[in-house]
Amino acid sequence: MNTLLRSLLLLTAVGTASAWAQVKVENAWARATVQGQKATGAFMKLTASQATQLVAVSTPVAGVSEIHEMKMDNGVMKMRAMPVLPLPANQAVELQPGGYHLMLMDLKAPLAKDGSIALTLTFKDAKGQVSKQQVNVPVTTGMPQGQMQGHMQGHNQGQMQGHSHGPAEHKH
Ligand SMILES: [Cu+2]
Repeated sequence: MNTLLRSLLLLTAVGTASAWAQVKVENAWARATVQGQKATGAFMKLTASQATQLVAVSTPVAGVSEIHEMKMDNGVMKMRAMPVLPLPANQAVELQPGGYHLMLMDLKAPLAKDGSIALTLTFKDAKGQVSKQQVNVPVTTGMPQGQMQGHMQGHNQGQMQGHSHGPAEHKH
């Protein structure tokens, strides 16, 4: 069997498998890091065709990957890990600086600008059916449109090196 035919068959198989629990991933990007920086954020827009939940994320480039939420609490920006991120049917959920994000920690090497990383998203639908989706995420220094630059300066400037997940919430 030639390689082209094989990849076509593979594509068909993947398409079929994901048809029942499809989540559209758009505008994905991860923030580039500098030498010595141990954590960064990945962002994207997720739209599920039927109600589902993002339950896990993983990537070979990070030792630990978590779903995080950042929000104002008494005037202080706080970040916390979320066990699941609900994705209502046909409703876009934005993961962006200053809000939900995927936190990649214990990075094995710096994420170079203009590179890309492979992320595996694990979803669980209303029936408890689990599916995984692979996304290739470009690495950039900021949101592609240049919006909201500087919002996650902690991620950007390596201030998150001590990123801890104890009871004391880290703030930006
Ligand atoms: Cu975070």
